[in-house]
Amino acid sequence: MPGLYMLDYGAGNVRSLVNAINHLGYEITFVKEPSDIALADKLIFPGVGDFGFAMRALRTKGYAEPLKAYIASGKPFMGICVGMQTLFEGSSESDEPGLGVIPGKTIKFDNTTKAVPHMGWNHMQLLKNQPDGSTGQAVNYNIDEDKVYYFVHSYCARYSEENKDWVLATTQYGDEVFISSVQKGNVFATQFHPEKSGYAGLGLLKSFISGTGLVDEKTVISKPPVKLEQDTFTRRIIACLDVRANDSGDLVVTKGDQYDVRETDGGNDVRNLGKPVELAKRYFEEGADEVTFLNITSFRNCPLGDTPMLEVLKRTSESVFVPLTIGGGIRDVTDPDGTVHPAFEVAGEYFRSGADKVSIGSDAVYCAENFFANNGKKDGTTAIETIAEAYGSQAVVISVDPRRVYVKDPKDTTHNTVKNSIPGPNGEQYCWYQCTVKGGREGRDLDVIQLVTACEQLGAGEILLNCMDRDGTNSGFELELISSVRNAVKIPVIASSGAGRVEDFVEVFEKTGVEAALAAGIFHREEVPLQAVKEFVKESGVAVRPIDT
Ligand code: 1PR
Repeated sequence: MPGLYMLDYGAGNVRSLVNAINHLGYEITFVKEPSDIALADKLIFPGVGDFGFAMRALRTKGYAEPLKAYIASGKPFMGICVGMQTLFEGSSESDEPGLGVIPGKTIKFDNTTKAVPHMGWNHMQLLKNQPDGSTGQAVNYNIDEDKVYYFVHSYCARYSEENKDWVLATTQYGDEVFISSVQKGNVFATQFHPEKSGYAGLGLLKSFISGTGLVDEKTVISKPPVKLEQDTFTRRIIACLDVRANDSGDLVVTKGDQYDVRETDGGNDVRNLGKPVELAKRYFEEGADEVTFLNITSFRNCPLGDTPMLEVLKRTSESVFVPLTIGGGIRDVTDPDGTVHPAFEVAGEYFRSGADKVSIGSDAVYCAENFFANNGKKDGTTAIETIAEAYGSQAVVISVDPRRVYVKDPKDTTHNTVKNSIPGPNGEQYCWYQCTVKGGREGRDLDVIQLVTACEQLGAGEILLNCMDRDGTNSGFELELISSVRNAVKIPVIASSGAGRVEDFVEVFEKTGVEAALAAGIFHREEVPLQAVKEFVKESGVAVRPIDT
């Protein structure tokens, strides 16, 4: 497809979009200066993060007016996520005006009854149709109401009398119905990420690139959206790959028992359960809704640019079209030559290599400790704040590595306690969950509720909640811990550690209300296939993404 251009203002992961387009057999050229926009025959404008940041970047780089002129010229345009939001007049997120192509402003989701960001896979209600057919592009660009697509955003645009002729599809999250796709003539845009929406998303991209990109409006019939009794949001099943260099220096996927990754057969080798890129691809094909890599080796003496996990991400994102998270080592780092890289620069390397989110472990504990030492004041310098500011909260996950500390009576500690179903060694019925750093090797005087609430205030977008006592035990999730965290924050929570049977997933969704559940060992050892988890969860009445091919 000659003349296919991408406008990138430097936010987040555009590598995945390029990879998706290449995977479909097309090449795309980056807009390098404002005058390039007029050269495009078809233009894709992706965006993540903050509305104000995106609009300021468009204006300061001189792209805003040429972009408006391009859209007005009638040539095909596709916006993605913030690339769709900028078409509106503005956003309650920022005072910066939008492009003003579509009437209305984006507003924040209400988080009183649901987690915000809206992060995960959801359905679409198509409002436009072409019953008598058309010689141009099909109005729905291959969007399929039976499939689900990947969303990650805190702000949304609402259907109204003023913009109704623009609305191609709406989606319901909780009791809020919002615009998930717009279309009119040469303009098409999605709030979700097609490049992260598996084969369903690839089909949509293909439709835009290979079709005319021009819908004959005279053939289009519209209807208003219908609010449903229950929303159509699905719970995510995530495959996690703990990656480290083994004793021969090769990168392997490993899995410990309560964080100990050495074989117990006397050899004491690092357990080797496969190669990271191959395993990630397998899980994508089997229906994983996300893939998380946790780098559990610190590659000392390695300059940031040579970190082996960057290559793992680059290769994975060539064939895995669901969100990728990377954790381990997200902090300020110093190269062997003394060059210092602040955490947001480290995160930026990973985003440019194909990661959608970074997960912060030890450094988040130190950020929270400083936050409390500062009497709950933010200073704008922490890894969480700087990464969230540059790439958006949705890109910042906090990986928590807590362990139980038993007490006879909640009064015996100042920490937040829960009544635990597994009594302590001396019959204690209560415990608090102590945060650890350095892969669980060092406990701190901070409990998990203190950590997650501080991180939420600092701007984190999601919690990945492990439990050292459950990790690798196949004994089920730590429900008391998970419920207490789910109730303490408004951002999405991923339950992790201990999955052993398909029933464990249903239990954690039903009893704690988490948005996602993660497992490692059972998938790596092929004890419980991902498909079996999905089928069982679905049969139990919890909505999950159907496996798409
Ligand atoms: O501190 O920011 O460098 O991050 C280090 C990251 O590496 C943290 O996210 C930490 O959880 C992880 N990590 C460090 N050491 C280990 C280890 O195992 N020795 N892995 C480790 C933690 C926990 C989960 C696991 C689930 C599910 N692994 O990743 O996948 O518990 O397992 P299961 O389903 O088999 O029970 P930083």
